Amino acid sequence: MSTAQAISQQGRTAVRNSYDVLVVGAGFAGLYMLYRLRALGLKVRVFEKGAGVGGTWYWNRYPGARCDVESMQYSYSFSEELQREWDWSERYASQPEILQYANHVADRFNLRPDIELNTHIVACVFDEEAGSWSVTTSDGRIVTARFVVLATGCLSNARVPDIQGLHGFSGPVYHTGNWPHEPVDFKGLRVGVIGTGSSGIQVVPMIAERAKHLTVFQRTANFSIPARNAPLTDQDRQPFRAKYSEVRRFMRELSRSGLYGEVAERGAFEDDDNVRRAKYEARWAHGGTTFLSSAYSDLYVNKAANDTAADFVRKKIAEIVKDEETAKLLQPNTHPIGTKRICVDTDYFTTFNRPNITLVDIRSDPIQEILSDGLRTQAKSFQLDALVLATGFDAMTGSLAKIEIRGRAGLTLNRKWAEGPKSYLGLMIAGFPNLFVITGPGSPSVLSNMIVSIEQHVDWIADCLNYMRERGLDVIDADKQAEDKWVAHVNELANGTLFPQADSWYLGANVPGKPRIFMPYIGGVAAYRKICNEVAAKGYDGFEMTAARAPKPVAVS
Ligand code: N01
Repeated sequence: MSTAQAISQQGRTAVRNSYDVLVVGAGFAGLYMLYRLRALGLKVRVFEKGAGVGGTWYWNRYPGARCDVESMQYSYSFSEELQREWDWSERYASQPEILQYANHVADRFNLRPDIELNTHIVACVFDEEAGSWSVTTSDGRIVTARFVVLATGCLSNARVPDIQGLHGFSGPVYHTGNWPHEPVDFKGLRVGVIGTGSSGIQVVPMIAERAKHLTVFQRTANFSIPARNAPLTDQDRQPFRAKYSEVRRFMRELSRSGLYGEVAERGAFEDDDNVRRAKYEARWAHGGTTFLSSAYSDLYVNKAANDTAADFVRKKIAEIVKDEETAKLLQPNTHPIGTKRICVDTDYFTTFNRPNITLVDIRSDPIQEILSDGLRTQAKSFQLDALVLATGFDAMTGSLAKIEIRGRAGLTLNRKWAEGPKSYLGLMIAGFPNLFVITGPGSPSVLSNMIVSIEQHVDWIADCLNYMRERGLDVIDADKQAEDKWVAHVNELANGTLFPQADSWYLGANVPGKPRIFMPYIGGVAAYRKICNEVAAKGYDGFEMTAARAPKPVAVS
């Protein structure tokens, strides 16, 4: 049955289930949302497309997948017991360990009974009379809910590029964002990897160790910092745990990125060349994203300052990679450092010193077509047995666009966002009442430690629903003027930085035809949290809350 048929039948079909809140997605956002709403005594249902919980970490199971935020910080803070009892085994947790953690959380807080797996949402239609949502599931059911929370993730819609001949390739084709559950062994194979973002940079060293030959097709060289991953011992964990309340407070209330550490207060040229180089050296030796985020205050706004960090990394690449031509190709020069998400790697650049790897510059020699047994660029053909697409995601809006979301007067979200996403605080969209988005466009989201931003949104939404319940209010909508003002503010901040200079997925530049708008809020998590708290303290300033016109639908089962 098509979505439209399912919806038109709604008048005739008894609504079998009605919820206070329906949550879409059982990743880190959906799990914590369920936990908070259930504690409020609300009737909640979570629908998850995957066969398991964990979201991003359920799908991105390619070899080498690992978080670039340190594990002691990439973890929930809402439960003191949870943060005391879970022992991360490495400085940066691997995908299997993060997935294990998500499953542990689901079990520990008995969340599974309210989660339906293997079910995705195809449509959400707002009923203005009832002040509630009719939601159609992939198996044709219709459920109603007063509120819908979209916890669909920002990097959950894997993008397969439209390359001629791809479907005719005779070997296996894998996408890093939708990796098979069974082990994939590249032993003895000639493998091609297309894409050199965070996923490509993580997967390349792993495949090179197994493959007979690996060919990496690079369109844009990327900046990457060594992770310096290492096992974590009790001696590492305990002192950190002892100051957890201070750490968490810093991450939420003082940092821009949701990371614990220094806040850069000096500009790059306030230090002389030697001091600056020494600072970069120390950060390079320490490893991780703080190389950039805490070095100097002006790296994202002053191109000359940014160049000092970019030049440092380019020199490091030249020192590591032995073949001069390959080193030159691997040195990024199309964008300021950090304006595409900076990568964190283990042995990425050294991997190009192996005898079984070739780097192909597809910027100067673009891919023409995929052949049944390989790939052809303008100048050359390559024989391949397997192909890995590390080609990224339709980020931030892609998963929402796949759902037919109809708000007031039948307006679809895709129509409303045709020229780019518009929201108030990244939390709600004017004309789409009772619909919340977690870490959506217009919020710090992907520019931050995602768990910090997820917890902040979930807490804000839960508090908002509680506020409404206490006052007998059923419907909340963002005010159009407040939304316009917020969108202008988000754009103004982004335009004051170097970010718009890169063709990045932050701007939707990786998806042909997607409007070029800088999607996340760049003002930082601390400033953003303050704004959200002030809005709530002023009785949800910029939102309109009312009672529903008709009584809530009653469940028949
Ligand atoms: O995707 P990407 P990703 N022909 O979009 C290339 C998070 N993440 O999956 O730059 C040829 O960054 C594309 O080239 P170009 C993290 O936030 C985190 O790697 O468009 N090439 C690019 O090289 C990250 O930023 C972690 O010129 C094509 C690559 O494919 C985000 O996810 C790990 C192409 C895509 O890079 C996305 O990362 C992994 C085409 N038609 C991911 N289309 C960690 O925590 C695309 N490309 C460590």
